[in-house]
Amino acid sequence: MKKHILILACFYFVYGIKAQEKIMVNAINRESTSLNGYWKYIVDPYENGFYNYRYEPFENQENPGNGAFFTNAKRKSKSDLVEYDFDKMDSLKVPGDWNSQKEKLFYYEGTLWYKKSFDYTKKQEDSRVFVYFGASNYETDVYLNGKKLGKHIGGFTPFQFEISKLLKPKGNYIVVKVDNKRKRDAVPTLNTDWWNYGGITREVKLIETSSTFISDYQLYLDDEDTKIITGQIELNGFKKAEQEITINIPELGINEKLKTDHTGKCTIKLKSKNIRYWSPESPKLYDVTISTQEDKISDQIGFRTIKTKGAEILINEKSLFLKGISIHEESPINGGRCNSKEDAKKLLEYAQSLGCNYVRLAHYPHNEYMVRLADKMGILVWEENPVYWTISWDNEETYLNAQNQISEVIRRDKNRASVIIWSMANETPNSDTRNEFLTKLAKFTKEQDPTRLISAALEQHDYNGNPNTRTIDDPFAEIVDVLSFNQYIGWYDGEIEKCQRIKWKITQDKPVIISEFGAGAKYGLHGEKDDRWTEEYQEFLYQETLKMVDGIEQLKGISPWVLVDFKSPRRVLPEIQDNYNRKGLISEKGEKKKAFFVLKEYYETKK
Ligand code: GCB
Repeated sequence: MKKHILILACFYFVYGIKAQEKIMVNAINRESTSLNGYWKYIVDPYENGFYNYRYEPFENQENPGNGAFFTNAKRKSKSDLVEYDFDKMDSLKVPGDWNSQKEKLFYYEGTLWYKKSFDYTKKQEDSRVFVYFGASNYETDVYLNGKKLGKHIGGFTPFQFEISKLLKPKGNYIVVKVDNKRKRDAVPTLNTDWWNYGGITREVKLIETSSTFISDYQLYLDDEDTKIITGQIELNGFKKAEQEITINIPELGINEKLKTDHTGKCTIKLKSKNIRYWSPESPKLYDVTISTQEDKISDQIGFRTIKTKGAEILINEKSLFLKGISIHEESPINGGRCNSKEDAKKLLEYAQSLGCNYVRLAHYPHNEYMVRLADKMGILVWEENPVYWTISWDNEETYLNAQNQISEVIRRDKNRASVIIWSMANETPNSDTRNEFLTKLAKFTKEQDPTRLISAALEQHDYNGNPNTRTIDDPFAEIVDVLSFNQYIGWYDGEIEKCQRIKWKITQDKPVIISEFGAGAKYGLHGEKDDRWTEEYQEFLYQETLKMVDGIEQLKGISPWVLVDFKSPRRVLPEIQDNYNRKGLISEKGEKKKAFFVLKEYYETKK
């Protein structure tokens, strides 16, 4: 136990992630000042602006001097030596990955510095100001006016730093070092099948709050008594216990006053007879306002229950089949990492036109617009931690990193009714260290959010040495609530005809989701159904796979791979792949392949 605390302390020290710097819940609905737009940048593959020539970080030195890029140094006299100048550099758009903005950065993986100058006048003398990043891939060091604010690790989750004391009305400059070098011990690790887009990929904004503000809350239906909305609220910067909090849900006639305890928290128990439950058919969201004397925050929240019973997935106690599709966070409008309401709308409308009531957001947390819109459209969501393939299972820092990433997405999305599953990992090879890692992560996730289901995209195996009978032989299957696995019979594994010979022997009494299956097809390429890369091959694979998986008794959902073709440096076959994984049902230009209609028809008839 002591060892664990020590390692945790080291992790926070090394990574600069301090407990008090958890993001404020529902930052998206706070009044804010955007820092989006054009930022100056310097490409720095040798990290020359970070280390001196003895490879010592400038930021550890009392006087970093003119070499440190975070000081945004300017020549003061003719003889002064300053070997960079942000203001004379080109600009990159924030939010946005650098790879798709500049041709010379298409393959770049390394350090790049951003700089933005701004003025800011606080609205109230005693208020507090935070700089909030939606996400930045992968390691991010942030400096304001030459001082370090902190460091964040992980490419897909939000983070914030308080800047109240450093902020000036005029002439602030924020410098951000972003490094997207892939690393063995990182999460994800060196090896993936998607583009490693670098940069500040989601919005940056300043959020001003009162000195005491509502930093956290979670509201959900009580499992035992669904006439009760329960949960907690927490204040940040509270000076005394017994602060009054009002919670208001006008449509339910709720207007309740609560008092915080000495830790700034309070527990909610609100009774209402006429709650309309959120469901895919009726995605009812309620306006919820939480206020204190100084602060007020509004949200739109749906209330539902989600649980499993034997092999059933029950939403509001009703059994449901998850008609899904997997999605990567790549823009169907301009390519590159996406982060706009328009991208989210297009992707989720594609899914809806396919007949989906569910999406798997692979393989990392997607931007918040996706889950917010899913809430409104009534689409259920699987969210995933980027624990992919061959993580360093025995490295404690890697574990803490994975834990931190899942905790950040839970904090962001725990009030979204659409989100029903937290996925721990994807296609990870079975071993003792991996089982220990994932079991610990699952336990942590349940503690953080006991209201949702846990899963992981596992792999399937021969049953008793018989390759035609498939099973899930994985100790982690005991831990998950929903048993999910990927399978590529007919693509990586044999020819499509093989599907007809396969039998399934799934022994766990749990709902089963096929989290992936698919085949590559180039839109517009036609041929025989056994001719790889043609639309006919993909179409035939979908027909045969759907028949095959219908033989799984516990099957409660599928999320084939994948909605849209996406960029991956692993996929180099000229004239077919050209840097794209072609397993999309839709091309990157929006063209629907034949298999799209096979799946659509299956969903139309599936109960
Ligand atoms: C998988 C992975 C996914 C890949 C896909 C493929 O099993 O989970 O990330 O992109 O296969 O196309 O090979």
